Amino acid sequence: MENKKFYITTPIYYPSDKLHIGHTYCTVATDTLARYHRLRGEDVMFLTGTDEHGQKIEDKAREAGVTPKEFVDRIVEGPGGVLDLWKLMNISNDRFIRTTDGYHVQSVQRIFKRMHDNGDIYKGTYKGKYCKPCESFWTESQLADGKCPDCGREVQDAEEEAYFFRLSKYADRVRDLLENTDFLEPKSRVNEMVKNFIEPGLEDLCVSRTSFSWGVPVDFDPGHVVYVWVDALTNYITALGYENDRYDDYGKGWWPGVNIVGKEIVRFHSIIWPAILMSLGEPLPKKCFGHGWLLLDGGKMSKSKGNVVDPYILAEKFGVDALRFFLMRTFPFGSDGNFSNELLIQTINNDLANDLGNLVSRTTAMTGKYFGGHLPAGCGQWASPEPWDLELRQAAASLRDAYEKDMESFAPHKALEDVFKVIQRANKYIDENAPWKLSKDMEQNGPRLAHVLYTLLETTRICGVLLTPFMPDSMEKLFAQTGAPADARTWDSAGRWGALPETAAVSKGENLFPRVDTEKALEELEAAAEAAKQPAVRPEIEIEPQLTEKVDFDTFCKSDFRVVKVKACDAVKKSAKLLRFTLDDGTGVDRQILSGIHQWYEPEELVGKTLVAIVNLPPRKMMGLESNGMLISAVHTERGEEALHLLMVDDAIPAGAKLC
Ligand code: ME8
Repeated sequence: MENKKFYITTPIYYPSDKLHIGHTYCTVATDTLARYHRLRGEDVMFLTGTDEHGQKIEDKAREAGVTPKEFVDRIVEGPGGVLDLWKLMNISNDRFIRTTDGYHVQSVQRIFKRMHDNGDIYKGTYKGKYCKPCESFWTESQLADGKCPDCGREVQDAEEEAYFFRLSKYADRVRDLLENTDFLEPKSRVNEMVKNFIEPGLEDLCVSRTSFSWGVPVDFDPGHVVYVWVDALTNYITALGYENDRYDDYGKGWWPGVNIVGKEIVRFHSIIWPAILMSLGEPLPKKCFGHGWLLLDGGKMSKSKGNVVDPYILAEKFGVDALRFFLMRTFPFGSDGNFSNELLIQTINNDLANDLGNLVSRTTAMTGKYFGGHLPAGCGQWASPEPWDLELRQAAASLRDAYEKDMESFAPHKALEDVFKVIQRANKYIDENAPWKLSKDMEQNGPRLAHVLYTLLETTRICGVLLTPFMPDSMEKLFAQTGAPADARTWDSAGRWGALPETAAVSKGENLFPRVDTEKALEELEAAAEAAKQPAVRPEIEIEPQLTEKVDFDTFCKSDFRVVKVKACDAVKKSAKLLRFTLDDGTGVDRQILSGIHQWYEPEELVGKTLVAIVNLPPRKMMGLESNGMLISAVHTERGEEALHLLMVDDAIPAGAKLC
């Protein structure tokens, strides 16, 4: 029989900055759930990735003096980037999608076209309040004190030709999904969605933009790029092969899957995403789970506030598993939690060093000391058990059921609480039996001591199996020390007392979780955070490396560069960057070109100048105006700032002269 299929996803992250501990929290949680389902023997597909389009990335790339693709490549694939971080954190994703991947772009274009053809996407004019950092449009009523309700920053008036998705059409069906099914969890988020977004009336959603170009082009309307959500949300199905040839897993039992997301994007995942799927006639997600935020000093972490916590520093200092464990143990999944280094160290010392670490090292050390690492056959049985034997055994044997209930209800913190209650009970059991006293008369008490140690090893094994999704590497080590063979590490064996062979080879190995010296560690962390804040020393002038890929001569000759003269130049209304040029290109008909260079030039200083333009690019719409070509500039970076100079040539050269 085929194993049950289970598909789980994280949000796809914006690679506009390096990821921080908040993103790590979200990914580790999803990884833990994916590993839990694998442990149960399910066939798991775990997807994560990056959401690489949009104006913010385009702007950041310009600031950095690189192309948007080069910019995201660095953050995703470069040293210390997203892929490196997930490798470090032992994230077991099966796929990684980048929204700039060709197959995804192809799918998004097809999806957009299908929704346009079925009448759910139509053309209109967008007027609204736009929050640039969040890339979100808001209505007046949604603003909080006139500012973006998500990030609290200033919003701007925006108006442009755009395509819209008929979200309003799906309001009733989405409401029904939210209110009458278990789709959205925690339940508290349902009310929030209905009250804040559905009841005030769902408005149609802007799904294309013309004022920036870093996005999936709308192939039937040049100048428009797909705007955020149709591009981003559909990753969950394009990564399975929906509307593309790259994968062939859509319709094969993975979808519908489980979307794990942070609370601020629950709105998009529980309203817009189901509505898009309704429009496409595809099955709705099985679940959307909205987790809380990790806060720092009560506020959200953000690069711009300069208060992000670097997971690399923490993982290096305390170990990947300790960090993974801390994130899952400390903060109830679904609620916000306050991160602090003190709390991290306290959790490591209490739970990992004192409770689990001590249990393992005491049990294995005593098995080594009193029995040379092998308990005698028959030690699993004891004819007249003490009440504490029965109590511990009962607690360990019933642990898997409680744990399962918690994991199934997306409460990994509770599952850990259950496991640690048993670990604490086991430590108490050591004291109740005082093995060091029993060892004084091995002839008389040897069998009882062996039984006590077997009970401890078996309890440790069961806890170890259930902790595997949280701390995979450390549990491997724990099994090696306690002698648990492969068939005693399975989900099935975690529900069965006695799966550990009585004579298993036990050896005390390295200390799994060393105690942390709090004061020293805090000082070191502070120093590391300070060092990370220092800006890297930048060279004064940086120029982009030359391209190594060759372009063939015929292709080069297809670009038509001409000398042009500026007849008029003005700033485009409501745009901080765009200048509109009216140019004499020698044809006798004025040519209009828009160029995002206001940062470097005032329009009046350019009138009369002789410039160079490429004149055979397809027309492009920006802020509702058409641009026919591009002015050529020279760019470099000066002390980290992008510098730009329009290419100006001798005024004696006539307009229209061809460059070759
Ligand atoms: O939202 N605590 O990307 P993103 C907990 N590209 N979670 C946090 C967090 C924190 N301090 N900071 C961020 C996006 N996150 C979109 C998603 S999905 C189709 C598109 C979480 O990089 C955040 O809640 O801004 C979100 O779930 C995820 O990181 C990605 O955030």
